[in-house]
This record gives sequence, structure tokens and C-alpha cells, in this order.
Amino acid sequence: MLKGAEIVLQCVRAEGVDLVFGYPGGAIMPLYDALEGSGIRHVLTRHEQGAAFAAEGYARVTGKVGVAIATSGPGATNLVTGIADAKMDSVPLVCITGQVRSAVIGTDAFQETDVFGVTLSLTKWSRLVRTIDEIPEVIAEGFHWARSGRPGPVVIDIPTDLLKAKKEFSGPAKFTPKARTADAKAEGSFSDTIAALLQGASKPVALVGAGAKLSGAIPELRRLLDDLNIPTFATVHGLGAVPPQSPYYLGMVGMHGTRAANMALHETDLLMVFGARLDDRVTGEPTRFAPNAKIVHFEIDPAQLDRVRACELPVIGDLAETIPALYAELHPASLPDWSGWRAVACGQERAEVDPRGLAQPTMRFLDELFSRLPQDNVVIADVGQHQMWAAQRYRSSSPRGFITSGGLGAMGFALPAAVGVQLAKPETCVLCVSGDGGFQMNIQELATVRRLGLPIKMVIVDNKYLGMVRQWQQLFYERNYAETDLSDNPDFVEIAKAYKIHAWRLNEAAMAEFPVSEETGDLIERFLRSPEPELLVFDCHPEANVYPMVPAGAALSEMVFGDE
Ligand SMILES: Cc1ncc(C[n+]2csc(CCOP(=O)(O)OP(=O)(O)O)c2C)c(N)n1
Repeated sequence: MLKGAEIVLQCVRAEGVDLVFGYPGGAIMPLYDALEGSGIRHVLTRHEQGAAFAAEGYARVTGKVGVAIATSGPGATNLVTGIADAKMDSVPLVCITGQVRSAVIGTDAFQETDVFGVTLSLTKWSRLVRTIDEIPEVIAEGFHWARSGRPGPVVIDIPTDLLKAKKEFSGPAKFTPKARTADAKAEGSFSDTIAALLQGASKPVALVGAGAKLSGAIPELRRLLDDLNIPTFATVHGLGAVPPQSPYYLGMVGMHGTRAANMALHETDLLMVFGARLDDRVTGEPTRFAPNAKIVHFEIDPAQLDRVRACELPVIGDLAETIPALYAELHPASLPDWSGWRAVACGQERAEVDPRGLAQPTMRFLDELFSRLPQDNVVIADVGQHQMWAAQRYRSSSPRGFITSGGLGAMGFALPAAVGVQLAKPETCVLCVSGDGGFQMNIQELATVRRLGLPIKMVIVDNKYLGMVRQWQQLFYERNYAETDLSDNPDFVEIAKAYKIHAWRLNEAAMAEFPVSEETGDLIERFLRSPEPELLVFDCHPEANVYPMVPAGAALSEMVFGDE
């Protein structure tokens, strides 16, 4: 005979989980009571949102399912942003929430929230458990949906009486989905169509998205792209999938993408999309997106197809199957000669120029940081200007090496996500880049960092504004800086001290020389190599902006490059 809570933990353990993130409370107490001896390590964050983001960080860097636990009512509602974030960015996340006891559900009992209802539109799958008997099946099915196909978030809500009840337990369940025809396997025929489309194309390009890393088919993708040798660019989640030094690689595409990538995407007549959903941050004004292009869309989730406009050819399935199938049929020697197009798209004229203007010192600072990172590193960016600067300067070819809240754009993501990443990769140098606004959204997780002694390298790009919003106010709202001034920020170095975390400050004047002085270089080295958690506050110009920028409503070819 086992308690429901013990059955839950055994089933979760059987899914390969040995680390969960959470925060206790009334309804979930029986589960916490059963943790000891379960073989599962629990990490206490200081806010449930921190637990959800930490579980996401763990999942994003490992590809395994992340697990977050919370109590009913406020505990569960505090998970909601993390759940929405996992949905947008295809992150396998299982949230287990305590619910009020079955007998009082629907009576507005203390800390009762209809978590199932609240999260219904945000989850890939969810259940309110109704009997102790169904716990093993629900857990098995929940984990299956979180990790299968296009990964995503799952909520399992368990009334507290079921966690306390006892039952004979015969072992974890296995879930086998019903076979469906929609589980389209790669069919050979699409390769012929693609070959014909390539034959007819004079300006082909490839766009790489998150699906590339989720599929694990990075070597296969790189091999294919090397053969195609066509201008290639990535979404923010595709960064690292293609080695940046590849001669045909043009960097990030979209609102703050490179000139070369955006121009090539605007001019192309054949767009090959590998695992990206083409959201409006990537397409610019959707009605003016890639106006001359036929689209071949490799995608695992059919719901993502034809959103901007109908594609010529959908290739539905896992890239790990569809890319090798295409590769096997492709004859590089018989492809047209695209050297003229490559020369234009990848040529010097469109190449990145050194950053100028008020953002230059910050860009140099990021270059300096990134170039000194040990080989084994992960960069996590929060949301705002610093996120786009970091994405623009990121130069690694590690597919799970750049982590950020891309789809939801949730400020406060980076610090707790870094906790999950560092726990998953204790030996890796984990660099967390935040803005002064976003850092304060989950600043309490400094306590988690300290308690666990995680050697995370935290950077605050401190412009004393909600910078990205201020940039839009400057450009589109006549400099009406309404409620974006953070000039009364606390002293972050003192805050870090209070958490017993060592902190440094670096003024942007230190970036006047480039490469930097020995003293500044030393400081950055000591910051990055320290075996302890470290915080570095970089004072950024308050009115530095992110460029290039595709203004809202503009086509990708209509980027602006400076304040004028
Ligand atoms: C939770 C949340 N609230 C509001 C926003 C809207 N928003 C996007 S960027 C931004 C400013 C971020 O400021 P900061 O963290 O200081 O970074 P910076 O842009 O200055 O680099 C805001 C408020 C958001 N993305 N997420």
C-alpha cells in the first residue's frame, strides 16, 4: 500500500526524472512529505514562477522534461507565465499542482483555483486527477505528450485527498498513443518536388528555427546545408544550429536581424524553412513577407503551416527523418550554379559593420565577454534590448547554447532559467545576461543561487530604463518616456552583497579602447573564471538603441540602422 503522493513520485521517477523545482503549500504538502527517499532531488526556488522557469532552463538545455511543483491557488497561478512560455517555445514541461480536496472542489474553498481551466489554452495536455487509481496512467500520458512531437507544457492537478489516500501500487504505467495517420513519416516523394523547386530557383535560401535543435538532427542539417551552399540564417532559437563561420551563414533574421539575412529573405524566390513557425518578429509585416518566394516548410506540427501564407510544399515530420530523406535523394552536382546569388547575398556590401552609436560600448562589452567564454558555455538572455544585442553578438555553434524566452518574451526568465541550466550542467560556464528591469522581476532567485552555490555568471546591462520600451517610445511615440524610467534602481552591487554574492561594476568608458585594457580584460577573466556565483553590473548608455530594426508594419527590406 502506498500513498497517492508516493505513487506520484514513483511514477515521475520512472519517467527518468531525478530533479524537480518547486515551492510548497497546503494542498501539495503530502507530496513534499513523501519527497525524502523518493530518489528525486527537489530544488526550492523563491517564487513559483522561478520554479517554472528553472524547470524550463533545465529542459531547454538537456532536451529532457522539466518538472515544476506548486500548491493550489496562488502557487499554481504563479506557474502560468512559465507554462505559456513553454508553449510558445516548445519546451517539454510538466507542472504538478496540488488542488483542494475533492469534496470541496467548486465551493470557492480556501486557495481553490480552477488551474485546469486557467491553463487550458496554454497547455499541450492537462488533467485534473479524479481518483487515486488513475495517477499512474495520467503521469505516463502527461510525460508522453510533454516530450513527444512538438514538445510543450502539461499540467497535472491532483486534489490533496488523493495524495493522502492509500492504494496498492503495482508499478508505473506505460502510455502508448493510438496510431494515427497524421503521424506522417517522411515520404520519398517530397524530395523530387524539392529537387524540381531547387532547379527552378535562382535565389534560394534556408531559414533554421528551434525545430532544428529539438529534433537533434544538427549534423544532418549541417551536412545538407553544406551541400546546398545557399544563403542561410536563423531565428533567435535557431542560433548555434549552423556554425557562424560557415561562408553562406548570414546570422539572425527578423526584427533585429542582420542586413544580409533580412535582405536575402526579402529577395529570395525559394525559401526552405527548417523547424520555424514564421512569427511576426521573423517575417516583418506578414503581407509583405518574402514577396517572390515559394516556401518549402519542414515542420513537425501541422498547425504551424500556412500561417503567413500557403506554402508550396509542406514536409510534415521530425527533421531527424525528413532531412536525411531529402539528403539521400539530393544530387549536389546537378544543382544550379548559384554563385552569383551567393556573391550578392553573402557579399561584403551587406556584411555586418562594426556597431556604431550609443550602443557601441555595450556591443563591445558583449563581444569581449563572449570571446573570453570557455569552450563549454551556455548563454541565457532575458528580454529586451540586451537580449537582442546578445543574440546579435552571439558567435557559438552550440545548438543548445543560447537560451531565451523568444516567443512569449517573458521578462524575468533568465535568472531562474540559469539556475536550471547550471544544475543540469554543473561543469559548464553559464552566463546569464539580463536588463535592470527584468533582473528585478525574479531577483529573489539570488537566494536560490546562493543556497546552491551555483557558479552562475550574472550580468546586468544597466541602462536605468525599460530599454526596449523606451526605444519604441523614442522612435514611435515622440520620446514620451512614459513609465520606463528606472533611474532610481537599487544599487545592484549592494543587493548582491546582501545575498552574499560577490559583485563587480564596469563602466562603459572601459570599452573606449578595443581590445580592452589589460585591467578590464583581467576583471572580465576573473569574473568568468570564478568558481563562485558572480554578478557584474555593466553601466550602459541610457539611450542606446538596438539596430538594425525593422519597424512594425515594415517589410524586412525596410530596416533602419540608426536614430536618424
Ligand atoms: C513580464 C513582461 N512584462 C513586460 C514586458 C514588456 N517589455 C518588453 S522589453 C521591456 C523592457 C525591458 O527592460 P530591461 O529589463 O531593463 O531590459 P533592456 O530592454 O533595458 O535591455 C518590457 C517592459 C515583457 N516583455 N515581459
